[in-house]
Amino acid sequence: MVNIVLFGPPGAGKGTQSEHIIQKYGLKHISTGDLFRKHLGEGTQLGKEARSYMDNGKLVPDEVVIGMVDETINEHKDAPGFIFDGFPRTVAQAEALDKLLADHDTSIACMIELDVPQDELKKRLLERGKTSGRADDQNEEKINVRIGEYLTKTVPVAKFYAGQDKNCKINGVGSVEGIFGDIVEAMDTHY
Ligand code: B4P
Repeated sequence: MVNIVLFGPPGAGKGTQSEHIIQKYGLKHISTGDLFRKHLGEGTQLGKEARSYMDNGKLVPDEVVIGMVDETINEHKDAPGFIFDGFPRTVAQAEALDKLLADHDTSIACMIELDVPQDELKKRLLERGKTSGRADDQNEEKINVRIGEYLTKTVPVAKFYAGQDKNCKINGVGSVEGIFGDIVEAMDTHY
């Protein structure tokens, strides 16, 4: 099993690049943002709990996120590996993920970090907001809250993986294909 964490600020292109990675490597995609949006759409209890946080650009509480990921991993025990997109977003989530994977006799092979400057992130998210219908993409104030959450709670996760010598930073500005080429180069050193 090869498990990858795709890491970066909101709008860095994690979802965009995940689609290419899944196609090439056949990994099971676990995007916590997509899973929450599915629950929101279906009106589940979990979706109701997550809505107020997401709509305001805040992180959903760790215990809710970790429980959901645990369930998803257990549903796909036979996958050749996982790509975690937008998870972990806190050090507590990263520690929990290590434990969940150890229970399945596996671990994270590498963390790929997409590096994108703040001005570019805001531009991308406001652009996506025109068509996505996502409440968290639709005004600059909410986007600033998301970037603030990233800087205070998520950036320490990069240090967590650096401590395990598993981090790999990639320039996330440029063509989608060019960035994907750099990701493939990084991933192939772990295959
Ligand atoms: P997510 O759904 O994970 O989304 P994201 O960070 O907004 O976007 P992503 O980086 O995937 O960007 P994308 O490829 O779409 O999170 C949403 C919310 O869910 C969070 O704010 C939080 O509330 C909650 N949540 C999720 N996971 C959580 C967790 N673990 N803990 C707590 N809460 C959690 O790209 C963005 C745009 O850029 C697109 O329009 C795309 O077309 C464009 N783009 C992509 N690559 C480009 C490139 N190279 N050049 C130009 N544009 C590009």
